[in-house]
Amino acid sequence: MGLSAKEISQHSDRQSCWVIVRGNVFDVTEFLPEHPGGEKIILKYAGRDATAAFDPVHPPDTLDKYLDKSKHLGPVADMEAVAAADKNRKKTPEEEAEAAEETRIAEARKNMPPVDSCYNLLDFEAVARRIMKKGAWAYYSSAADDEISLRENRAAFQRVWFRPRILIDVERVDLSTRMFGARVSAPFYVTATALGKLGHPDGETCLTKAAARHQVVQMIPTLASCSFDEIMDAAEGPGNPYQWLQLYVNKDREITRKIIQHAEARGCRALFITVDAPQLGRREKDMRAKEAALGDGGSSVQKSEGLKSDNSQGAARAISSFIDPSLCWDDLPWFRSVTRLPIILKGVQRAEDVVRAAETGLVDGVVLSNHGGRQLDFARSSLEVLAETMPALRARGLDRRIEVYVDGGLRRATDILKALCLGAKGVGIGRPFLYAMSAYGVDGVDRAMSLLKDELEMDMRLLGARTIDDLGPELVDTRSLGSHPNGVPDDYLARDVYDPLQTPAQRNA
Ligand code: PPY
Repeated sequence: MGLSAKEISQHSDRQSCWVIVRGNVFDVTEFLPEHPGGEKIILKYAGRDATAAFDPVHPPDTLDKYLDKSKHLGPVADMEAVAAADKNRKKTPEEEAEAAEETRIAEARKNMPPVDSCYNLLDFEAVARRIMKKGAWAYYSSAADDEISLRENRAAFQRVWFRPRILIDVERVDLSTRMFGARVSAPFYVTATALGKLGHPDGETCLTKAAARHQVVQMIPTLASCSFDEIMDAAEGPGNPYQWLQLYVNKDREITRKIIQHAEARGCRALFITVDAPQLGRREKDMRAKEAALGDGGSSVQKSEGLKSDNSQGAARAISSFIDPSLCWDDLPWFRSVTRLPIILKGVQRAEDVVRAAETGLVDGVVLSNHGGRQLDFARSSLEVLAETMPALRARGLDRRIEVYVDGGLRRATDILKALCLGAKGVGIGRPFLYAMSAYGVDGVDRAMSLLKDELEMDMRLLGARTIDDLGPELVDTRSLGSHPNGVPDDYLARDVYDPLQTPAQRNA
């Protein structure tokens, strides 16, 4: 039995709004004003199948968790009729544009270069840009305000040069290292990035599988498209590497406690508390892309944490309303009391805060990060912060008390080696793996990791380092790092709108 396509289609407005997700019908009428992504996106699918739009941005357990059971109306009797009705429906201009985009993407994918034609991480980015949906690309690639920090994250690496050692026996080079006691095959990890299914239907599990093949760590994001358990399940098996958990701290600490303790019970090995996002930064490229898709300001992320949204702020920012902006140093003892996992603060941006974190005795590590340039524009690059941090820690004898990691802008093994020379224990890589996944799935991420490892091995040889422990500050020249001598990246928006001053004109001009 089940509900007929005809009956479902009659519940297609604000007064009575039913949607189909994976063959089941849900009454979301009362939920409309609660939806963190706004009601408009739901109403777009009122009375019909919302699965394709729902899936990338909601973990599979979302409806069970957040929609009362009485609103779960049961299965659809005739999905064929639903599909047929959808096909015959007159499309809105936005839907026409969407269909045109599907065609563009199908064509671009047909002509995509084989994965072996990608020789470095930026190659994946170039391919992904062509084959991704515009909205997905905008969400992944966007950054805060004028995207100065985004570009500075790359530029900073260009201000550090190597001072290689010669005549070292580098026949055998060992890339492996330890992160919070666990042996990993290379000094990089997959850092947390939200909404993997925007890039690939299998979402974050692509990253999980590639990380497992390579024996590197994956940090699981709070806002993954896959559920936490799906990701942990995908990690199971021989040679299972390690998962860490990235945590956005919920205003409701009970929710946070459950998330942490569940992660610990499932074998996650470290807890990374994000401390650079009490409010989400403005990512205007993302906002504009959603505006185009919905006809007005809509949501980039429709994920419920059970709280009302403020749609006037735009999408991703509205969803971030579950994040507790009152989180502060005084909360650290509570975290220490609910878990035995190593606790790491992710998003530290100045040496003083690293020292303070170490001095609490409650924190096992920090990630120096400006959130891929997506939060405070003009936050410095993690490399620059690292260069001021390690001497400050050493001066106080704290450098062995905590592990220091960095992320943001790393694309080459030379970038990784520069960070390690300056004292980082490891580096997080986010967008490049997302792009490799979006274009080529697990095989893309696998290749991206292989390329990085190949580069690392070669560069360590050329640098005269046999092991990760051989890397140190004596191998780099950082004299230019803090003074930004290659300039602040171009301010494109301002350049576009700037009306140059005029000098006096000739009267006959
Ligand atoms: C980011 O987009 O930078 C994130 O960290 C994920 C996110 C997305 C939407 C709300 C809060 C965080």
